[in-house]
Amino acid sequence: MVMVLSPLFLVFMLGLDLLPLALAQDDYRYRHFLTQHYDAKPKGRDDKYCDYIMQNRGLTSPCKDTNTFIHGKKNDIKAICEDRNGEPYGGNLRISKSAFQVTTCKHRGGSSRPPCRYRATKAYRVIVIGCENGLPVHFDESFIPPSQ
Ligand code: U3P
Repeated sequence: MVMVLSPLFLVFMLGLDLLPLALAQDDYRYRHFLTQHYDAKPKGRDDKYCDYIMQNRGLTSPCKDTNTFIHGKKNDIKAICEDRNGEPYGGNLRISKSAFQVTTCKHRGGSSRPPCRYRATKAYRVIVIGCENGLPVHFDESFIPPSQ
């Protein structure tokens, strides 16, 4: 049987092929966000914690200057990308409705080559993130929660 493959049909098939790739890409950026910025059950939240987790999450070659870890439930962070726990903030960012326990690790200075030494700051903050396709992909900043 001779199949006549119209160009439209070929484009459709190519689209189907690329779809899983595009979906995997979304997931990849979200997983990267979690690696960089999520720690469900932190131990200590002190300078030693920062020294350890910054290296453990691959943020020390070179030493990243500032990095925030969000604690608590993953679903509450994901929900910032929806109305459930977030609202638009500026151009294309979103601010959380609820506050989170966060630990910000700040490089103490000097050489940016390992070993990297950090100063930890614990806080309870609303957070500003970037979302892509309904998933968090970028941590922007955090604020003291507005008083109710
Ligand atoms: N950053 C934090 N917490 C802050 C401020 C900045 O983690 O409070 P990225 O890899 O570009 O997403 O702004 C520069 C970098 O510092 C950003 O990292 C941001 O996540 C991080």
